[in-house]
Amino acid sequence: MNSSTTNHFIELENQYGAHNYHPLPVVLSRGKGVFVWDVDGKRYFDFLSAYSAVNQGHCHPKIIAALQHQSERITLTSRAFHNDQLGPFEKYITELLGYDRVLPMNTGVEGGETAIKLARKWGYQVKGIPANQAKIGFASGNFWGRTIAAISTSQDIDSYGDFGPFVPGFEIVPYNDLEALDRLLQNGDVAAFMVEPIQGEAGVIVPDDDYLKGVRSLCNKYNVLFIADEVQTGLGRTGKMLCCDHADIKPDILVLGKALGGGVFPVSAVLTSDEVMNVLHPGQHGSTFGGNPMACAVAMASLKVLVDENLIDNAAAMGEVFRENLRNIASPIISEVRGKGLLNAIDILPFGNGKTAYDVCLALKDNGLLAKQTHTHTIRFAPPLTITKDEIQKASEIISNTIREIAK
Ligand code: IF1
Repeated sequence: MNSSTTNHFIELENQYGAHNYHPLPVVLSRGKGVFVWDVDGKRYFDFLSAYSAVNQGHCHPKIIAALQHQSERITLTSRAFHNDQLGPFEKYITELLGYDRVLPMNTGVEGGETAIKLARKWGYQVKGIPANQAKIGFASGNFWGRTIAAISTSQDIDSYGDFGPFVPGFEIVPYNDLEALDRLLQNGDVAAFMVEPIQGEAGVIVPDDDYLKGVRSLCNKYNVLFIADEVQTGLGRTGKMLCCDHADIKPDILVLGKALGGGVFPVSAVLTSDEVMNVLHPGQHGSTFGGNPMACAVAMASLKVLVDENLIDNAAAMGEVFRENLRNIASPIISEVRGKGLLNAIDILPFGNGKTAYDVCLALKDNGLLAKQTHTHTIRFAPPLTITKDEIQKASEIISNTIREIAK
């Protein structure tokens, strides 16, 4: 039963806002570290982290300090002029991640769009694909945002339904299927293959251990750019700086977003080589806020927190503990536990007259833990990477008790 305060805020959204989401019935007003509080002062573990955009924990003091400090100097110049934050950020992130150049944008989907534009232009000017014939490959089950291009590659009717016509030149192959990818890349008009190293929205789908190495090898063989969408899996989420690091491979184009902004500011970035980035010339791409001094200051702080506080190794270690705890629940309604680092999920079998993962999330909320189902039967668990072992154990106990209680 919601409090009147909670209902007040929900009603405002119902009356004045677009109904493009179906949130859990909880109204949050404060966040700190792995915890958030609702308007009635109830505390919850945040096991969604805004879909991996809060890897550093809510309101991290060093990131807030960077935000406050920059907000009192200058926040937005546009790229019509230089500013004193962009160059230092570009140097830091390209050296940290081992790329020649970076193009800063704002949202993750803008990063994906930027990567596709770079790949198409490289395809025409370097690979020699005939004008307007470039193809980009994607894996079925992909999710990379909500723009017309992004939904043009979707197989989820909620994402693409009644939004046509769609962007041409996109080819879909099954995820985790190297033979299908090999067949696609034999087409000389393919400029790039864009793929998530672990598919997030599809339900934390972890490919075979040799998949990413196979993608790398096939892209080399057919002179195709390998674009890794690490908007959700990057920046420590899977227990490595980049999820691709688990396979010890380097994509040609890397797309980052979400936690690059430390949970306080939208920042995305596309990193690649001189050969690819230098197909772009002044006036051919950009955005009003891309590379703004506020975003650069926050992103520098966000990256430094990940490195200085060893959050990446913590994600690896706490992920092992968490998956072990999930497996030990041994409930008849949990059909699978999977994930890497602190990107994990469980599949829930239908139970108790048609109840689904959403019902489990409602019960988890009542017991003090916020998580979100993806599709009908999967619950994704993605806490901030700052989580301690004690917090993991307490959260695991909430999940275990809730599952046992609801499955009775
Ligand atoms: C929503 C999903 C997650 C992403 C990957 C690019 C983007 C996303 C791998 C685009 C964004 C967000 C979008 C948000 C909910 C969330 C989501 F459920 F929609 F699919 F995380 F899984 N690549 N994912 O996951 O980044 O433009 O949003 O900054 O649209 O509902 P963005």
